[in-house]
Amino acid sequence: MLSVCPHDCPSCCSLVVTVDGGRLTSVTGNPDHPFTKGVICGKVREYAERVHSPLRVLRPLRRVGPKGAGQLVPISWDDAVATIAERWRAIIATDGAEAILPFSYAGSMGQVQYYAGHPLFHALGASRLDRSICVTTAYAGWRATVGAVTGNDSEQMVGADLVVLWGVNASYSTINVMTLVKQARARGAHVVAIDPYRTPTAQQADEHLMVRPGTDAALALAVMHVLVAEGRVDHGYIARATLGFDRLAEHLRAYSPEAVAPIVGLDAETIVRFARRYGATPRTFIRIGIGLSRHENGAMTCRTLACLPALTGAYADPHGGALLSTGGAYGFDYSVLERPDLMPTPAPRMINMIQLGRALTDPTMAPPVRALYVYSSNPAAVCPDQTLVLRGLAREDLFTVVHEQVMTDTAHYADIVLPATTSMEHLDLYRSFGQLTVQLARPVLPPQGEAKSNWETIGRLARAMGVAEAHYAKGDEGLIREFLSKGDPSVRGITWEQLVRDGWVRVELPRPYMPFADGAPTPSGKVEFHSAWLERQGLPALPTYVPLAEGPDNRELAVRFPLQCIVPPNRFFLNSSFSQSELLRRRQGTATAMLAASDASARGICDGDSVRVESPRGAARFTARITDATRPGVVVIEGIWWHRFSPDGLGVNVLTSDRVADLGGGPAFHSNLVQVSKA
Ligand SMILES: Nc1nc2c(c(=O)[nH]1)N[C@H]1C(S)=C(S)[C@@H](COP(=O)(O)OP(=O)(O)OC[C@H]3O[C@@H](n4cnc5c(=O)[nH]c(N)nc54)[C@H](O)[C@@H]3O)O[C@H]1N2
Ligand SMILES: Nc1nc2c(c(=O)[nH]1)N[C@H]1C(S)=C(S)[C@@H](COP(=O)(O)OP(=O)(O)OC[C@H]3O[C@@H](n4cnc5c(=O)[nH]c(N)nc54)[C@H](O)[C@@H]3O)O[C@H]1N2
Ligand SMILES: [Mo]
Repeated sequence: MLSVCPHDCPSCCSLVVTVDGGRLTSVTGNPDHPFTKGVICGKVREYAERVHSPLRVLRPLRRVGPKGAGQLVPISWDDAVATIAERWRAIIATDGAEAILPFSYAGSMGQVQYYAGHPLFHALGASRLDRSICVTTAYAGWRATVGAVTGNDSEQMVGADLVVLWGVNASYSTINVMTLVKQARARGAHVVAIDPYRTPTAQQADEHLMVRPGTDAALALAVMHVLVAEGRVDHGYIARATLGFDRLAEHLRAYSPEAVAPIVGLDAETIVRFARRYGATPRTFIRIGIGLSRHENGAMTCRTLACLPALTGAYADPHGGALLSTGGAYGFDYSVLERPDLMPTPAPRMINMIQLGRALTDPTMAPPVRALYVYSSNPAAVCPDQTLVLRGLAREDLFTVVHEQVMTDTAHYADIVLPATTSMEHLDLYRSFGQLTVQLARPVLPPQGEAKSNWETIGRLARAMGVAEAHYAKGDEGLIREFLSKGDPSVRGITWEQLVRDGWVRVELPRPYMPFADGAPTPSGKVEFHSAWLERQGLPALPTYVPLAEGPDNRELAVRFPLQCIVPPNRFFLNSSFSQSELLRRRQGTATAMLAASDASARGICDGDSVRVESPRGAARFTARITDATRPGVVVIEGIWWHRFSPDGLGVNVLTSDRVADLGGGPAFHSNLVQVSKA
């Protein structure tokens, strides 16, 4: 049977699954899907263990102990729904509906489950959640240059002469890109990885540029400096498809390789060699990760990288260009799912999800958040400034409901826990932010225990509250059919019947797909080297390197916290998902802090020591791993371990800040200064 991986990953793999005696027994990659090509990651190959996990939530539960202790007793669904409705009604009566905050993210990327809550919470008039934790900063920067979140189809990289993997650890985060990279390499492509540490992706590249965190815009500007100075630009493309070249060329003078070298931490010769390679041909494909945008200057970085292929005309090469995400490559009509028409006017306040801790603890919030409804997310583990988040979740006067598949850290703080189905147990429609197919997954297993999908659960709550009932009466299949029938021409032809028959359909876009071959959907219709829009947002109109506020240039902080610390994903967890798996925890080892030998010896730290990492927000313990995979001055802490599996019950996000990045409201997870000492 076919299924689809529901997790928040650009690959969105097509799966072949087997079920035996009511249990999922195996999960493999679909060899017939053009992007999956039979390859899936090590996490999802072990999916049976997740679906049948001993930590699976199988019945509704009510809290009987202190918040955070996870002492819960079973109750019936009817009791749970009645309790929630009663509490919400009382809160609406005393504090107004804005005192209710839904909190969700991409536990499931299925469109029905992801958007299941929007209509109910809009109809109640609850606070709105700004779902900013992942892509909004990167997307805002990308749009400033090229107007839309799309780029050349990654399958086209197979024919490239140069592949640049820029701030993307595809070996961990989207393994199918590595299949394409290997094919390109076998054809003779040179592969460059640009990352502050030597990831498994960088190990498989021909060259690794180990940049200092947060300096990619400077590197890209130095590359552009060389391209312009040496005349390695496509004047035809520049004239036809871009805006502001003359101003850019003037501006680039400040970014000579010699000036930029100490900023990025590379030799000037290395920068020049890379620039010449890039400028030698338009057959250059840059795959950019979301990871490099998780800095205070993240949008400007993405905006700057998007300029590179426009200088050499690579956007118009069938094997060149750049891709950050295919999220805006085609347009569905999301009002079908989100139902903004159900919202009261004026629209309720918006709360940025990365500042959940603040929202729950700030005494000036009016009204205060009195009820939290968490689904498809594990904020206790994934949100920045964990100390504040946990303080908020521990509030005795906060009524928290958590709808979950497994007993997460967040669920331990819930007043009511509701059991959720997995993707193997419910219907959903999937799109991807890395490839161009739309897929349907029908249940292959019955709901485990008393689990219900987001769609069903929220439908029940809507009926109990007497709002948005007509929306939920459409049913999940009805909603998918309606959603498919609306949208732009590239998706309008996709039918339910086709998806049921084949499992997936490629959206109707030309091959090769080169959306910026002759311009871009910006205000000027061109790829904008100069952006008047950015200037109106208070940012430089031209691509600019802006040093990190929490970086080595901040002398005052750097005295106490002399090391930069990045916190990227690990191999065997997906954000904090899969941290529940004993098998995958064992494969992952322990939560480690990777340190260069000189940084370790200066602090008397040996490999395997327990170390205390402290940032201006707080401190947590990790196991030291001494390695030349990171440079002196840069500490790497991979992965999000549930804090219950971390020493002292504190996870990596104790270190990170809830500061918003330059645009789009997203987080700066990687902009941390820290000190490390022996624990
Ligand atoms: N195994 C695994 N896979 C995942 C996830 C996971 O947690 N685990 N998460 C999923 C999700 S939600 C997402 S959004 C995607 C994200 O996947 P990607 O887009 O690949 O982004 P990240 O993995 O966050 O970061 C990619 C790389 O950026 C690097 N980086 C950090 N700072 C900088 C910098 O300043 N410059 C440069 N050049 N690089 C920098 C990190 O070291 C990391 O190696 O992956 C998805 N896939
Ligand atoms: N330190 C650090 N922190 C990070 C990041 C980082 O790189 N470093 N990355 C950030 C990024 S990119 C992201 S996207 C966020 C992700 O943050 P989250 O979206 O919270 O991601 P997960 O940790 O995967 O948690 C998803 C939860 O949803 C549950 N779930 C899955 N499917 C369903 C469903 O159908 N219904 C319900 N009710 N529940 C379901 C899962 O069991 C899981 O516990 O984390 C961010 N946090
Ligand atoms: Mo993400």
